[in-house]
Amino acid sequence: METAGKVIKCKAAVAWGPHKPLSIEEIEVAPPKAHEVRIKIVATGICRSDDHFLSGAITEIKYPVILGHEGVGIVESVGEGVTDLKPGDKVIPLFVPQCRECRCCKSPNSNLCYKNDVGKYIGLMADGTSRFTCRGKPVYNFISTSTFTEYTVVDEIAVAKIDDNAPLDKVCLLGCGFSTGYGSAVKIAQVKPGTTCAVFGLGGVGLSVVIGCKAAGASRIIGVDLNSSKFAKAKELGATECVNPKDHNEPIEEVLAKMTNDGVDYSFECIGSTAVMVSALMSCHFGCGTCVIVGVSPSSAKVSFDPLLVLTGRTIKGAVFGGFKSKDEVPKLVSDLMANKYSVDGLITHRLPFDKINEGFRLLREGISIRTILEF
Ligand code: PAD
Ligand code: ZN
Repeated sequence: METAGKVIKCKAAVAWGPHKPLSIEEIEVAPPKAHEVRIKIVATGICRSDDHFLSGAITEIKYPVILGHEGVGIVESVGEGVTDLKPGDKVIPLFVPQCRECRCCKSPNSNLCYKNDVGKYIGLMADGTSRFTCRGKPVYNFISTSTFTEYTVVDEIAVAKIDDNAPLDKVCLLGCGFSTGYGSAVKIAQVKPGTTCAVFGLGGVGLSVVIGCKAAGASRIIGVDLNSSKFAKAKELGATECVNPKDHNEPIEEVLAKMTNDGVDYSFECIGSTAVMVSALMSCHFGCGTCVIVGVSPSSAKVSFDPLLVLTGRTIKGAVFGGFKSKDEVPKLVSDLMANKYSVDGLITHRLPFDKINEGFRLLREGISIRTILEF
């Protein structure tokens, strides 16, 4: 392409600090160095995890930064040594990379590649530098991806090539929300047919857990949310019942215990609230229940619970990105979507032009949207 090797000037939503709206700016995007890939982003979803940084709930991140991690795009150019990608390839950036060399990548039981930036928030390429500048200042990247920009640069271990015919206006959700929820059910909990599940939090992630539980053959899927306007959608996607804790005087774990003969087989926390994490643990059966933590909690949050809860036989576990090994498994998730093995249509409630990104965040904060897809 004629832009290869040159600095590209383009539009991006820059976060200059917490508690401020994103600012649409012209930025410069440097060409990819060795083992890096420059991508033209086509569509990107807005996830609650992006909002944790804007709202100041997670404080470790450095500014200015370009957020966004649920995107899809087309390779513009590749740096030296990149052998598995070429200009024109359709790709999904990966907020959990897969280097295939570290202990996690070599273990069948982990997907959290050592080269991930989740929780560290260093915000730089593998070589320790940034490819973005705005108004003469370097701009940090976000968990190996940065998709709130027309062009981004990622390390080759943080991008997966997908099918040439993939529907780009949908598959961006596979970059985070859908895969995280779906994998939490089918891969981390390994929900079995005929079982009972409770899903706390019916946003994009929780609803994807519902889709996963249904696909796995659960016979009861109980949605739990403080916002009853989420229930119709949850039922459409597979929830068999929904409960609003506000409608009950007893704690939600007691309500669920009564409904399910002493507790569910699997509970999922998809909110990021430490109080709900404990409720979710107490809601699963004392002898054979499994609780999966999916939500991301604010910086310095701590959970405390009676150890007897697990001593009696409960299991508590968690995972990022649904436990999927990203570079290997995202292309398969895309193929499965194209083969109609599942659908993400029900998760997409809004579409907006990229410039309306702050409106997209408002819809999420006010509980109106599930996923807004921004298109360039
Ligand atoms: P969302 O804000 O769209 O959904 C959260 C839902 O929880 C909303 O429907 C709320 O009404 C509901 N809710 C809030 N508080 C309570 C409560 N106390 N009891 C019951 N319901 C409540 O967010 P999302 O679905 O985009 O993300 C959910 C969480 O998952 C969030 O913490 C996000 O950061 C995390 C996440 N984790 C990963 C991962 O890899 N583990 C990936 C992506 C997102
Ligand atoms: Zn690795």
